[in-house]
Amino acid sequence: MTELETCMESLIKIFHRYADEDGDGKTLSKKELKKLVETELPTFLKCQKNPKTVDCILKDLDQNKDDKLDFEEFLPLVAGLSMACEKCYVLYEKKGKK
Ligand SMILES: [Ca+2]
Ligand SMILES: [Ca+2]
Repeated sequence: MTELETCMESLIKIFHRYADEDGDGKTLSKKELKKLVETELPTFLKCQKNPKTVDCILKDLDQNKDDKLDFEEFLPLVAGLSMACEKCYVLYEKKGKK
């Protein structure tokens, strides 16, 4: 597998690792989402001063308003964070070249 394929597989695996906890592996409940963010995105969480971050994420991403995130609803979180990280990466690269 290529590097990107491995990344996609990891993403799917991580989603299911947390989503499967309450027996409903198709969706992340708020509790599961909280655990995922706390465990897998500690750097992101540290930057967020708001203690209600997980509630905000859930509200923002939950398209069908069932208070759970399916994989499709979860992806924009990863995409959004990746975009933010990429901006930092570009800035860092520029600095490094000077
Ligand atoms: Ca679940
Ligand atoms: Ca939903």
